[in-house]
Amino acid sequence: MNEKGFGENLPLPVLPVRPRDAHKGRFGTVLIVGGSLGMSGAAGLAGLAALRGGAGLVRVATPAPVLAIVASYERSYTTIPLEADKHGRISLRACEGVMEAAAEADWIALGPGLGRSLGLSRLVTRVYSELSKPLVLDADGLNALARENGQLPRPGGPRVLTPHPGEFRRLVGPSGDTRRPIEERWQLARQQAANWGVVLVYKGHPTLVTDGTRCYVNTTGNPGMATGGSGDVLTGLIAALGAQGLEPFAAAQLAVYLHGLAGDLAAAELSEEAMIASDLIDYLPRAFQEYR
Ligand code: NPW
Ligand code: AMP
Ligand code: MG
Repeated sequence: MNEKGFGENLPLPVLPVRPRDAHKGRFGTVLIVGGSLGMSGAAGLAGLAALRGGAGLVRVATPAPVLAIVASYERSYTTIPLEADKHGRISLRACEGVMEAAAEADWIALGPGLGRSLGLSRLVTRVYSELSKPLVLDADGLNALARENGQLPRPGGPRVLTPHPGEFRRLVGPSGDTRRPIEERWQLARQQAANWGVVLVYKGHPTLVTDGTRCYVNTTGNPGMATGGSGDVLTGLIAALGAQGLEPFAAAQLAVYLHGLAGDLAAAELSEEAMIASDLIDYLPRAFQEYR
Protein backbone atom coordinates (compact mmCIF):
# COMPACT_ATOMS: atom_id res chain seq x y z
CA MET A 1 0.00 0.00 0.00
CA ASN A 2 1.23 3.51 -0.65
CA GLU A 3 1.02 6.28 1.89
CA LYS A 4 -2.43 7.49 0.89
CA GLY A 5 -4.10 4.10 1.06
CA PHE A 6 -4.74 4.15 -2.68
CA GLY A 7 -3.79 0.52 -3.14
CA GLU A 8 -0.87 -1.17 -4.83
CA ASN A 9 1.05 1.06 -7.18
CA LEU A 10 1.08 0.25 -10.89
CA PRO A 11 4.33 -0.70 -12.64
CA LEU A 12 5.75 1.97 -14.92
CA PRO A 13 5.60 1.44 -18.70
CA VAL A 14 8.74 0.69 -20.69
CA LEU A 15 10.07 3.37 -23.00
CA PRO A 16 9.10 2.88 -26.65
CA VAL A 17 11.94 1.26 -28.60
CA ARG A 18 13.66 3.46 -31.20
CA PRO A 19 14.43 1.21 -34.17
CA ARG A 20 17.91 1.65 -35.71
CA ASP A 21 16.45 2.71 -39.06
CA ALA A 22 13.85 5.06 -37.60
CA HIS A 23 13.14 8.47 -39.07
CA LYS A 24 11.48 11.42 -37.36
CA GLY A 25 8.03 10.48 -38.62
CA ARG A 26 8.25 7.36 -36.45
CA PHE A 27 8.23 9.40 -33.23
CA GLY A 28 5.24 11.51 -33.95
CA THR A 29 4.36 15.15 -34.40
CA VAL A 30 3.32 17.17 -31.36
CA LEU A 31 1.33 20.37 -31.71
CA ILE A 32 1.47 22.77 -28.76
CA VAL A 33 -1.26 25.42 -28.72
CA GLY A 34 -0.55 28.08 -26.14
CA GLY A 35 1.05 31.37 -25.23
CA SER A 36 -0.21 34.93 -25.14
CA LEU A 37 1.22 38.38 -24.60
CA GLY A 38 3.03 38.10 -21.25
CA MET A 39 2.97 34.27 -21.20
CA SER A 40 4.98 33.33 -24.27
CA GLY A 41 7.33 31.37 -22.00
CA ALA A 42 4.71 28.76 -21.18
CA ALA A 43 4.37 27.80 -24.86
CA GLY A 44 8.15 27.71 -25.25
CA LEU A 45 8.64 25.49 -22.20
CA ALA A 46 5.99 23.04 -23.40
CA GLY A 47 7.49 22.99 -26.90
CA LEU A 48 11.03 22.38 -25.70
CA ALA A 49 9.89 19.72 -23.24
CA ALA A 50 8.13 17.93 -26.12
CA LEU A 51 11.39 17.95 -28.10
CA ARG A 52 13.47 16.71 -25.17
CA GLY A 53 10.73 14.18 -24.51
CA GLY A 54 11.55 12.53 -27.81
CA ALA A 55 8.85 13.69 -30.24
CA GLY A 56 9.95 13.54 -33.89
CA LEU A 57 8.57 16.96 -34.75
CA VAL A 58 7.21 19.75 -32.59
CA ARG A 59 5.09 22.67 -33.78
CA VAL A 60 4.08 25.52 -31.53
CA ALA A 61 0.93 27.43 -32.54
CA THR A 62 0.80 30.77 -30.74
CA PRO A 63 -0.73 34.23 -31.22
CA ALA A 64 0.95 36.11 -34.09
CA PRO A 65 2.12 39.01 -31.84
CA VAL A 66 4.29 36.65 -29.75
CA LEU A 67 5.36 34.27 -32.52
CA ALA A 68 8.82 35.80 -32.95
CA ILE A 69 9.48 35.57 -29.21
CA VAL A 70 8.36 31.94 -29.00
CA ALA A 71 10.41 31.06 -32.09
CA SER A 72 13.49 32.71 -30.59
CA TYR A 73 13.51 30.35 -27.58
CA GLU A 74 14.43 27.29 -29.65
CA ARG A 75 15.49 26.57 -33.24
CA SER A 76 14.36 22.95 -33.36
CA TYR A 77 10.60 23.45 -33.27
CA THR A 78 8.56 25.20 -35.93
CA THR A 79 5.92 27.80 -35.19
CA ILE A 80 2.44 28.54 -36.52
CA PRO A 81 0.98 32.05 -36.18
CA LEU A 82 -2.60 32.29 -34.94
CA GLU A 83 -4.93 35.27 -35.18
CA ALA A 84 -4.88 37.25 -31.93
CA ASP A 85 -7.44 39.34 -30.07
CA LYS A 86 -6.59 42.88 -29.03
CA HIS A 87 -4.99 41.59 -25.79
CA GLY A 88 -2.57 39.29 -27.59
CA ARG A 89 -4.47 36.06 -26.82
CA ILE A 90 -5.59 33.51 -29.40
CA SER A 91 -8.80 34.78 -31.03
CA LEU A 92 -11.89 32.63 -31.60
CA ARG A 93 -11.31 33.32 -35.29
CA ALA A 94 -8.17 31.14 -35.07
CA CYS A 95 -10.31 28.06 -34.40
CA GLU A 96 -10.19 26.73 -37.98
CA GLY A 97 -6.41 27.21 -38.04
CA VAL A 98 -6.05 25.25 -34.80
CA MET A 99 -8.22 22.40 -36.09
CA GLU A 100 -6.24 22.27 -39.36
CA ALA A 101 -2.89 22.20 -37.56
CA ALA A 102 -4.23 19.55 -35.17
CA ALA A 103 -5.30 17.37 -38.09
CA GLU A 104 -1.63 17.11 -39.11
CA ALA A 105 -0.36 16.25 -35.61
CA ASP A 106 -0.36 12.98 -33.65
CA TRP A 107 -0.77 14.50 -30.20
CA ILE A 108 -1.93 17.99 -29.26
CA ALA A 109 -1.26 19.96 -26.06
CA LEU A 110 -3.60 22.88 -25.44
CA GLY A 111 -3.50 25.44 -22.68
CA PRO A 112 -0.11 26.63 -21.36
CA GLY A 113 -0.13 30.41 -21.16
CA LEU A 114 -3.35 30.84 -23.17
CA GLY A 115 -4.88 33.43 -20.84
CA ARG A 116 -8.61 33.62 -20.37
CA SER A 117 -11.44 35.01 -22.54
CA LEU A 118 -14.91 34.05 -23.72
CA GLY A 119 -13.50 33.38 -27.19
CA LEU A 120 -10.95 30.96 -25.73
CA SER A 121 -13.68 29.14 -23.80
CA ARG A 122 -15.52 28.57 -27.07
CA LEU A 123 -12.40 27.58 -28.98
CA VAL A 124 -11.24 25.12 -26.32
CA THR A 125 -14.74 23.61 -25.98
CA ARG A 126 -14.87 22.99 -29.72
CA VAL A 127 -11.40 21.44 -29.88
CA TYR A 128 -12.16 19.30 -26.82
CA SER A 129 -15.43 17.96 -28.15
CA GLU A 130 -14.69 17.71 -31.90
CA LEU A 131 -11.04 16.72 -32.24
CA SER A 132 -10.61 12.96 -32.52
CA LYS A 133 -6.82 13.11 -31.93
CA PRO A 134 -5.37 12.65 -28.42
CA LEU A 135 -5.21 15.90 -26.51
CA VAL A 136 -3.55 16.93 -23.26
CA LEU A 137 -5.31 19.87 -21.69
CA ASP A 138 -3.59 22.01 -19.06
CA ALA A 139 -3.63 25.38 -17.32
CA ASP A 140 -5.90 27.93 -19.05
CA GLY A 141 -7.12 25.16 -21.35
CA LEU A 142 -8.72 23.66 -18.22
CA ASN A 143 -9.97 27.03 -17.01
CA ALA A 144 -11.62 27.54 -20.41
CA LEU A 145 -13.58 24.29 -20.01
CA ALA A 146 -14.72 24.88 -16.42
CA ARG A 147 -18.52 25.23 -16.06
CA GLU A 148 -20.55 26.16 -13.00
CA ASN A 149 -22.30 22.77 -12.99
CA GLY A 150 -19.00 20.87 -12.84
CA GLN A 151 -19.77 19.07 -16.11
CA LEU A 152 -17.45 18.78 -19.10
CA PRO A 153 -18.40 18.34 -22.75
CA ARG A 154 -18.19 14.79 -24.15
CA PRO A 155 -14.60 14.34 -25.37
CA GLY A 156 -14.13 13.81 -29.11
CA GLY A 157 -11.08 11.59 -28.55
CA PRO A 158 -8.55 10.50 -25.91
CA ARG A 159 -8.02 13.22 -23.30
CA VAL A 160 -5.45 13.78 -20.55
CA LEU A 161 -6.29 16.59 -18.09
CA THR A 162 -3.51 17.91 -15.85
CA PRO A 163 -4.97 20.22 -13.18
CA HIS A 164 -3.13 21.48 -10.13
CA PRO A 165 -5.41 21.59 -7.09
CA GLY A 166 -6.58 25.15 -7.88
CA GLU A 167 -7.52 24.20 -11.45
CA PHE A 168 -9.25 21.02 -10.26
CA ARG A 169 -11.32 23.13 -7.88
CA ARG A 170 -12.38 25.33 -10.81
CA LEU A 171 -13.39 22.25 -12.81
CA VAL A 172 -15.44 20.46 -10.13
CA GLY A 173 -16.65 23.35 -7.95
CA PRO A 174 -16.65 23.57 -4.13
CA SER A 175 -16.27 19.80 -3.69
CA GLY A 176 -12.69 20.22 -4.92
CA ASP A 177 -11.87 22.74 -2.20
CA THR A 178 -8.18 22.47 -1.32
CA ARG A 179 -9.03 22.57 2.41
CA ARG A 180 -10.61 19.10 2.09
CA PRO A 181 -8.34 16.14 2.96
CA ILE A 182 -6.25 14.99 0.03
CA GLU A 183 -7.70 11.44 0.18
CA GLU A 184 -11.22 12.85 -0.40
CA ARG A 185 -10.06 14.99 -3.33
CA TRP A 186 -8.30 11.97 -4.83
CA GLN A 187 -11.49 9.92 -4.54
CA LEU A 188 -13.31 12.73 -6.31
CA ALA A 189 -10.59 12.92 -8.97
CA ARG A 190 -10.99 9.19 -9.57
CA GLN A 191 -14.78 9.46 -9.90
CA GLN A 192 -14.54 12.47 -12.19
CA ALA A 193 -11.98 10.80 -14.44
CA ALA A 194 -14.55 8.03 -14.97
CA ASN A 195 -17.47 10.45 -15.39
CA TRP A 196 -15.63 12.67 -17.83
CA GLY A 197 -14.03 9.76 -19.70
CA VAL A 198 -10.49 11.11 -19.33
CA VAL A 199 -7.11 10.39 -17.81
CA LEU A 200 -6.78 12.81 -14.92
CA VAL A 201 -3.41 13.93 -13.56
CA TYR A 202 -4.06 15.54 -10.17
CA LYS A 203 -0.78 17.39 -9.68
CA GLY A 204 0.93 18.06 -6.38
CA HIS A 205 2.95 16.12 -3.88
CA PRO A 206 2.48 13.37 -4.70
CA THR A 207 0.76 13.45 -8.10
CA LEU A 208 -2.09 11.02 -8.79
CA VAL A 209 -2.74 9.65 -12.30
CA THR A 210 -6.13 7.98 -12.73
CA ASP A 211 -8.60 7.00 -15.41
CA GLY A 212 -11.23 6.04 -12.86
CA THR A 213 -10.13 2.39 -12.82
CA ARG A 214 -6.35 2.55 -12.68
CA CYS A 215 -4.55 4.74 -10.13
CA TYR A 216 -0.86 5.53 -10.07
CA VAL A 217 0.71 7.52 -7.24
CA ASN A 218 3.98 9.09 -8.32
CA THR A 219 7.15 8.60 -6.30
CA THR A 220 9.45 11.30 -7.73
CA GLY A 221 9.58 15.09 -7.38
CA ASN A 222 10.36 17.67 -4.71
CA PRO A 223 9.35 21.17 -3.57
CA GLY A 224 11.97 22.71 -5.86
CA MET A 225 9.41 22.06 -8.58
CA ALA A 226 7.01 24.51 -6.95
CA THR A 227 8.13 27.20 -9.39
CA GLY A 228 6.42 28.90 -12.33
CA GLY A 229 6.42 26.86 -15.52
CA SER A 230 6.91 23.36 -14.02
CA GLY A 231 3.45 22.27 -15.13
CA ASP A 232 3.99 23.61 -18.66
CA VAL A 233 7.03 21.32 -18.96
CA LEU A 234 4.96 18.30 -17.89
CA THR A 235 2.33 19.06 -20.53
CA GLY A 236 4.86 18.96 -23.37
CA LEU A 237 6.38 15.76 -22.03
CA ILE A 238 3.05 13.91 -21.86
CA ALA A 239 2.31 14.82 -25.49
CA ALA A 240 5.79 13.69 -26.57
CA LEU A 241 5.51 10.27 -24.93
CA GLY A 242 2.02 9.84 -26.38
CA ALA A 243 3.28 10.79 -29.85
CA GLN A 244 5.91 8.02 -29.55
CA GLY A 245 3.17 5.46 -29.13
CA LEU A 246 2.34 5.16 -25.44
CA GLU A 247 -1.38 4.99 -24.71
CA PRO A 248 -2.69 8.07 -22.86
CA PHE A 249 -2.60 6.62 -19.32
CA ALA A 250 0.92 5.23 -19.81
CA ALA A 251 2.12 8.50 -21.39
CA ALA A 252 0.80 10.48 -18.42
CA GLN A 253 2.20 8.01 -15.88
CA LEU A 254 5.70 7.90 -17.37
CA ALA A 255 5.79 11.66 -18.01
CA VAL A 256 4.89 12.39 -14.38
CA TYR A 257 7.61 10.00 -13.20
CA LEU A 258 10.35 11.36 -15.53
CA HIS A 259 9.35 14.98 -14.82
CA GLY A 260 9.76 14.33 -11.09
CA LEU A 261 13.00 12.43 -11.64
CA ALA A 262 14.40 15.34 -13.68
CA GLY A 263 13.35 17.56 -10.77
CA ASP A 264 15.17 15.35 -8.26
CA LEU A 265 18.35 15.29 -10.38
CA ALA A 266 18.16 19.07 -10.81
CA ALA A 267 17.66 19.62 -7.07
CA ALA A 268 20.63 17.41 -6.21
CA GLU A 269 22.97 19.60 -8.25
CA LEU A 270 21.34 23.01 -8.21
CA SER A 271 19.35 23.00 -4.92
CA GLU A 272 15.58 23.11 -4.53
CA GLU A 273 15.86 26.86 -4.02
CA ALA A 274 17.74 27.76 -7.20
CA MET A 275 16.24 25.32 -9.70
CA ILE A 276 13.74 26.71 -12.22
CA ALA A 277 11.32 25.12 -14.68
CA SER A 278 13.70 25.18 -17.64
CA ASP A 279 16.16 23.14 -15.53
CA LEU A 280 13.61 20.31 -15.59
CA ILE A 281 14.07 20.24 -19.37
CA ASP A 282 17.85 20.40 -19.03
CA TYR A 283 17.83 17.39 -16.67
CA LEU A 284 15.43 15.30 -18.77
CA PRO A 285 18.31 13.69 -20.72
CA ARG A 286 19.73 12.33 -17.44
CA ALA A 287 16.31 11.24 -16.29
CA PHE A 288 15.88 9.18 -19.50
CA GLN A 289 19.33 7.66 -19.07
CA GLU A 290 18.62 6.72 -15.49
CA TYR A 291 15.22 5.28 -16.36
CA ARG A 292 16.15 2.90 -19.17
P1 NPW B 1 -3.52 29.96 -3.52
O1 NPW B 1 -2.64 31.00 -4.11
O2 NPW B 1 -2.76 28.76 -3.04
O3 NPW B 1 -4.52 30.47 -2.57
P2 NPW B 1 -3.70 29.83 -11.55
P3 NPW B 1 -1.07 29.51 -12.68
C1 NPW B 1 -4.61 27.83 -6.43
C2 NPW B 1 0.75 30.21 -17.11
N1 NPW B 1 2.15 30.27 -16.70
N2 NPW B 1 -0.62 24.61 -7.00
C3 NPW B 1 -3.91 29.06 -5.94
O4 NPW B 1 -4.46 29.40 -4.72
C4 NPW B 1 0.05 28.89 -17.04
O5 NPW B 1 0.34 28.04 -18.13
C5 NPW B 1 2.98 30.93 -17.53
C6 NPW B 1 -0.92 25.74 -7.68
C7 NPW B 1 -4.19 30.10 -6.97
O6 NPW B 1 -5.45 30.71 -6.71
C8 NPW B 1 -1.40 29.34 -17.07
O7 NPW B 1 -1.79 29.57 -18.40
C9 NPW B 1 4.33 31.05 -17.30
N3 NPW B 1 -2.00 26.51 -7.41
C10 NPW B 1 -1.35 30.69 -16.33
O8 NPW B 1 0.03 31.04 -16.25
C11 NPW B 1 4.93 30.52 -16.04
C12 NPW B 1 -2.80 26.11 -6.42
O9 NPW B 1 -4.61 27.97 -7.84
C13 NPW B 1 -4.35 29.34 -8.21
C14 NPW B 1 -2.53 24.96 -5.70
C15 NPW B 1 -1.93 30.64 -14.92
O10 NPW B 1 -1.45 29.48 -14.23
C16 NPW B 1 3.89 30.36 -14.95
C17 NPW B 1 -3.10 29.41 -9.05
O11 NPW B 1 -3.44 28.91 -10.28
C18 NPW B 1 2.60 29.71 -15.44
O12 NPW B 1 2.76 28.29 -15.64
C19 NPW B 1 -1.40 24.21 -5.99
N4 NPW B 1 -1.03 23.11 -5.31
N5 NPW B 1 -3.50 24.82 -4.80
C20 NPW B 1 5.19 31.67 -18.33
N6 NPW B 1 6.52 31.78 -18.09
O13 NPW B 1 4.70 32.09 -19.37
C21 NPW B 1 -4.30 25.83 -4.96
N7 NPW B 1 -3.93 26.63 -5.96
O14 NPW B 1 -4.45 31.06 -11.18
O15 NPW B 1 -4.37 28.96 -12.54
O16 NPW B 1 -2.25 30.31 -11.98
O17 NPW B 1 -1.02 28.12 -12.24
O18 NPW B 1 0.14 30.34 -12.50
P1 AMP C 1 1.92 23.87 -12.19
O1 AMP C 1 1.33 24.35 -10.89
O2 AMP C 1 0.93 23.68 -13.25
O3 AMP C 1 3.10 24.71 -12.64
O4 AMP C 1 2.50 22.42 -11.92
C1 AMP C 1 3.50 22.23 -10.94
C2 AMP C 1 4.24 20.93 -11.22
O5 AMP C 1 5.30 20.81 -10.26
C3 AMP C 1 3.38 19.69 -11.07
O6 AMP C 1 3.84 18.67 -11.92
C4 AMP C 1 3.60 19.32 -9.60
O7 AMP C 1 3.40 17.96 -9.35
C5 AMP C 1 5.06 19.71 -9.40
N1 AMP C 1 5.26 20.13 -8.00
C6 AMP C 1 4.94 21.31 -7.47
N2 AMP C 1 5.21 21.30 -6.16
C7 AMP C 1 5.70 20.08 -5.85
C8 AMP C 1 6.15 19.44 -4.64
N3 AMP C 1 6.14 20.09 -3.47
N4 AMP C 1 6.58 18.16 -4.72
C9 AMP C 1 6.61 17.52 -5.89
N5 AMP C 1 6.18 18.05 -7.06
C10 AMP C 1 5.73 19.31 -7.04
MG1 MG D 1 0.30 25.06 -14.65
